[in-house]
Amino acid sequence: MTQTAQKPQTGEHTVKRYLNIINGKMVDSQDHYLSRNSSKLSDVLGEFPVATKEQVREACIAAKTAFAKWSKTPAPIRGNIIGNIGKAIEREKEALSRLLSREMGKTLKEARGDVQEAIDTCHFFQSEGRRLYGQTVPSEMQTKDLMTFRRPLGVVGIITAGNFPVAVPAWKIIPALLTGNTIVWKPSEDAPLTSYAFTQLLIEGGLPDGVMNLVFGYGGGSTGEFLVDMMDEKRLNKIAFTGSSAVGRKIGEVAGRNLTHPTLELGGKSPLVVMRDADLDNAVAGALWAAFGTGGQRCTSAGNIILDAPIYEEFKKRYLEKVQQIKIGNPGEHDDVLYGPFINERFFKTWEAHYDLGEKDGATLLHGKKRITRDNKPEGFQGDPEEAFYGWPTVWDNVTKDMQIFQRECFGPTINLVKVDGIDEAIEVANSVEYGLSSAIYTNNREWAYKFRENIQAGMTSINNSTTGAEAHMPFGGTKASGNGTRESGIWVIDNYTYWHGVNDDISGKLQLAQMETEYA
Ligand code: UN1
Repeated sequence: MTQTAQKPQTGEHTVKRYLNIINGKMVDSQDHYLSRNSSKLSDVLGEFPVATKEQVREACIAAKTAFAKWSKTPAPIRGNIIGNIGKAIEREKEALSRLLSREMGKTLKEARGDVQEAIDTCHFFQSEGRRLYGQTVPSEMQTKDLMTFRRPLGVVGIITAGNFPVAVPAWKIIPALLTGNTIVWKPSEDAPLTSYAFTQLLIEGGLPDGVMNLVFGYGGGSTGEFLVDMMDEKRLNKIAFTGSSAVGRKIGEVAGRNLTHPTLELGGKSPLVVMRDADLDNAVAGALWAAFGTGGQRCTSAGNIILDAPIYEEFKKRYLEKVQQIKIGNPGEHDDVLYGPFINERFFKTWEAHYDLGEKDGATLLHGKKRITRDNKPEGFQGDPEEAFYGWPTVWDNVTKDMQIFQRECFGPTINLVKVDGIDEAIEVANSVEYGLSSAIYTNNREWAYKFRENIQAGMTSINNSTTGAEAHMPFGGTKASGNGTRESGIWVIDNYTYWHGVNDDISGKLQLAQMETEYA
């Protein structure tokens, strides 16, 4: 009972067992694991199979077979199906959000946002089915037509994380389907029931058997690894992954030797800069949300707050006041909490180790006391600390860029305050982490804002807003260790799930050669 997912214990076999979905059929596996309510670990949500390598292979074969027909289904018709999926998710929005909040522990408001992002993605791509444009291009010759067509890649393997169990998979699944690919999805072991419910809605939208396959897995990524192995068996044409930079690198290596181009959305340690002229109330609110919203368990959560020296003390004072008022608790029972529990014990332990790192680094602890317990809880805490892993909101002061806590990513409620002098140093310090996902600056000085957005090494930048909260039609992704330059969301993502096919159609009836002198020259 110490983690969200674990092997079933005797006496717990009465819980409902959910199955893999391969070629439209429910398929069980030998081994199983449990999913639990993150805010109440004794509440078991379901039992899930651990798909074997053979089952992952079967799923890839089914997807390959289904690709023949699905890729030839006209794109506007595929778009209609995406529209139906959007409607099905919309109808079930409340139930799915409640389930999501229960399984992974985010607040209901945020869970609704997670689901809404998937609905928005369906709305966006539905009409792309009618706009999957190619080009007609002039030829060097009169009697020749040049054209370009987008072609689907084939079978796409998808591996996702548990912190955004609906929105992030939708960012991959929806455009991949729209462009004519078929899918094998290995969802996070942290949110299998939410993933199962979401897959049911995808299928209900009208996907033929084998187009969308779901394989569950647990335990150090065995099933996920099997899926990656399928690239070496030439059964996958692409893999799309959201997770750690370490795993992303490994996937990138396998993809590279198979000459496929993966989508890799990886870690982050996003900077939030506050300049001396900023509206401090706005900056404090943004920095509070960026650090502690979702319990700091977003890949876009702020990692370092970089403060211009003249407002350092004043910001710190106001920030601390707000941190002391943060409401924490069971988000299923209380809708006024800012954040709930850790997704599971694994996330909690990583956060705890990060805390120890702060002590080792010699940073000053401004606020925080590790795990929330019955005898050690913040005022107004509204949860059962024996039934979940909750963390105190943690603020480290006097952090410098050479410290480990400045450099290392951490999912959890923790933030660092760093002092700099002026915009140039702010940018230099902000760029000194290996990651480059999101970033933010608070200033009313147009020159500083401009300098920041031109020089910050990040895939996303907010000016006078938080690091989190990207919209569903903007390109999402990072640079440096945060990814390989692929993007999710918006029109750009289509390039990641299609290749360009150039066609020349010569109607002259004779051999005509480009780059040679012709009678028209
Ligand atoms: C993630 O944390 O993996 O921009 C995705 C945001 C959300 C998506 C976050 N729209 O914070």
